[in-house]
Amino acid sequence: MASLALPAHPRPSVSPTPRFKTPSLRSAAPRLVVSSAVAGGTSLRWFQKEKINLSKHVNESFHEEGDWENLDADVYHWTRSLRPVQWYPGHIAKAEKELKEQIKLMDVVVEVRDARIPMATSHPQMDSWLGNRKKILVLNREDMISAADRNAWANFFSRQGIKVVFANGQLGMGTMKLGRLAKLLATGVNTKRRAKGLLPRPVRAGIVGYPNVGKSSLINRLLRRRMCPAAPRPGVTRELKWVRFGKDLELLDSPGILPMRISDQAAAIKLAICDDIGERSYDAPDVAAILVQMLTRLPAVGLDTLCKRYRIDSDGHCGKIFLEKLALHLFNGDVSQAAVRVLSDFRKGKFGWIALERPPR
Ligand SMILES: Nc1nc2c(ncn2[C@@H]2O[C@H](COP(=O)(O)OP(=O)(O)OP(=O)(O)O)[C@@H](O)[C@H]2O)c(=O)[nH]1
Ligand SMILES: [Mg+2]
Repeated sequence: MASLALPAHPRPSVSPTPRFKTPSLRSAAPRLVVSSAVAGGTSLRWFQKEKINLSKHVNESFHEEGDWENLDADVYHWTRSLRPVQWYPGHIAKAEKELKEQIKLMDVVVEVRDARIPMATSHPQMDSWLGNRKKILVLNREDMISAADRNAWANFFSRQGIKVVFANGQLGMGTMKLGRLAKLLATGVNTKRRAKGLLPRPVRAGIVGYPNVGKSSLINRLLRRRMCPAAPRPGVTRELKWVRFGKDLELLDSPGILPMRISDQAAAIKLAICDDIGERSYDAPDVAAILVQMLTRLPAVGLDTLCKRYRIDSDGHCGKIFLEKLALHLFNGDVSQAAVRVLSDFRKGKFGWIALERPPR
C-alpha cells in the first residue's frame, strides 16, 4: 500500500529537523485509500486511476469531483495529529442562548456562509434550532471564489430545492435580492394579520452564521448605512441588535456562532485558513502547512504558482518543508512569519480566488 503514495509524488521530501506537527501529503496518502473506500467505495477506481497516472503530475489527475473527496479525506488525515482547533469565547455562549430565544420572533432566517467553505461554515445544530422557519441561504464572499466554484454550489443547492443567494457584503451585490426574498417569503405573516383585522407589521429577518462570514456587512450594505460594526476579524459583533430597513423589514444582526466543540477538525482548519475563527485557537504554521498542501493539489493554483510567487524551489508535497524554505528565503528562518504570509496571501486572493470546498456528490 505504501507504494501507492509514490507515483503521484515521485520526489523524496526529507526534513532533517522536523519542526512541525503537520503530517505531509506523502504520509497521508496510504491511508487515503482506506478512507475513500469508507466514504464512497471508490478505492479501486482511485487505485486504477493512480496507476494510469504514474508519470503524470498530481494536478493533471485532479479533474473529477472524486478528487475533491480524496482531497477532503487527506485534509482530514493531515489534521489528525495536530492540536485540536477549538474556539468558543464567552460572548458566543451568551449569544447562542439569546439567539435561540430571538429565533422565535423571526419570520424568516437568513443563514450566511462563507462561499469558500460552505460546508465548514454550516452549523450542525442550526436547522434543529430553526424548526419550520423559512430560511434563505446566503453564500457570501462570492467575489472570493471562481465562476466554476459558484456554478458547482448553485447546482448543488438548486438540486436540493434550497434557495441560495450569492452575495458580496463588501460591495453590496445580492443584498437587494436578499431583502426582496425575505419580504416575499414572509408575506403570509401580514395576510394572516389582515384576516384577523390587525395592522400589518414589518417582516422580521434574522441574520445568522459563523463568525466573520460578512453578516454585519450585508446588513450595512442593504441599509446603505454603517449601522452594525464590521471588521476583518472574527468576533466583532458581540450583541444581538435589531435594525429597521424601510417601513416593512426589520433585520437582526447577531454575533457569529459556532459549535462549542468542533468535531470535524478538517472543517476547523478550513475555518482557520479563511480567518473565520479566532487566531489564538490555532497554530499558524500547522494551518499554513496544510494550506500549502491543499493549494498544491488544486489545479487552479498548483505548485508552480506557489514556487513562482515566493521564488523558492520545492516539491510542495510537504507543507512544512515549503514553509521552512520560505522562512529561510524571506524571513531569517522565522517559520511563523512565513506561515502568516502564506495565510494572508491566500486571504487576499494572491493565488487566485478559489473555494476550498466543492459540493459532495
Ligand atoms: N471580499 C469580501 N469581503 C467581505 C465580504 N463581506 C464582508 N467582507 C469583509 O469581511 C470582514 C468581516 O465582515 P463582518 O460583516 O464584520 O462579518 P461578520 O459575519 O459580521 O463577523 P462577526 O461579527 O465577527 O461574526 C469585513 O472586513 C468585511 O469588509 C464579501 O462579500 N467579500
Ligand atoms: Mg458582525
